[in-house]
Amino acid sequence: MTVNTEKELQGLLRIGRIVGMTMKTMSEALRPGITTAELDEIGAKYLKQHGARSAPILTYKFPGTTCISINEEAAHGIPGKRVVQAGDLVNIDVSAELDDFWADTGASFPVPPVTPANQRLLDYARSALEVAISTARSGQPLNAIGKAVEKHVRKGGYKVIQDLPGHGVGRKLHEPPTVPNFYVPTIRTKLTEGMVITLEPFLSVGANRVVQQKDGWTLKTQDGSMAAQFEHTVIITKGRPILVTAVQ
Ligand code: M1C
Ligand code: CO
Ligand code: CO
Repeated sequence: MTVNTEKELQGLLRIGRIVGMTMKTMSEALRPGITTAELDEIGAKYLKQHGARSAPILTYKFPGTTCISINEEAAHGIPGKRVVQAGDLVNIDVSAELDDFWADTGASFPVPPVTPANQRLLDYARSALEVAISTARSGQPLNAIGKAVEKHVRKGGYKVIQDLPGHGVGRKLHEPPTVPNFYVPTIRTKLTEGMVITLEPFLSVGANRVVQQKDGWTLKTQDGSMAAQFEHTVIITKGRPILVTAVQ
């Protein structure tokens, strides 16, 4: 969507704060021994308390309120009986709807002890999102985002997972435009003021592709290497975008 009115801005910021706080609440409960279903339940409870509804359930009948993906699982992991282990890299992705406004956020968290290799991947994934944020402003071509992110990720020796792009969001979970995290020269779209998109570069240590598992959802890196992602819903402005899902 494109935000045109104060009412739209307030509606979006409201659900953005709720998904951001859901993510924070879940991350604070992350520890060895907790199952991904228990973690998901904490998120479900927070969303419900604030009147919000799970976007994955509403949109895709996803078998969980949030997506929880561990280690070589890049995205769309189904919460279940899996027990979080010391040393795991856990990605939590929360998206939800309130009053017809939709927001989407994600982050990868280390469960201590964190290896230097995992810490460096996390640092690069976080800085890749920052590169996307600082590139995304009105007047810029949309493909400038992918160009800048890809350059940064390559410098670190990592891969952009090409089949996991950002997207428009706001009135649905997934709206046009697609926001690739690598350079696509044929894209002619320009970023305009008020445009609502997600920035969510996925990095991997090895493969630039993911493979869907037999459960019909979980996306693992093709070579089984570690993946990490950080995601915000943002509103494009003349300067730094408004981070709809950021909470302090
Ligand atoms: C797969 C491209 C990447 N919130 C999730 C997402 C994932 N995007 O959009 O950030 C979608 C969750 C749907 C089950
Ligand atoms: Co997401
Ligand atoms: Co998304």
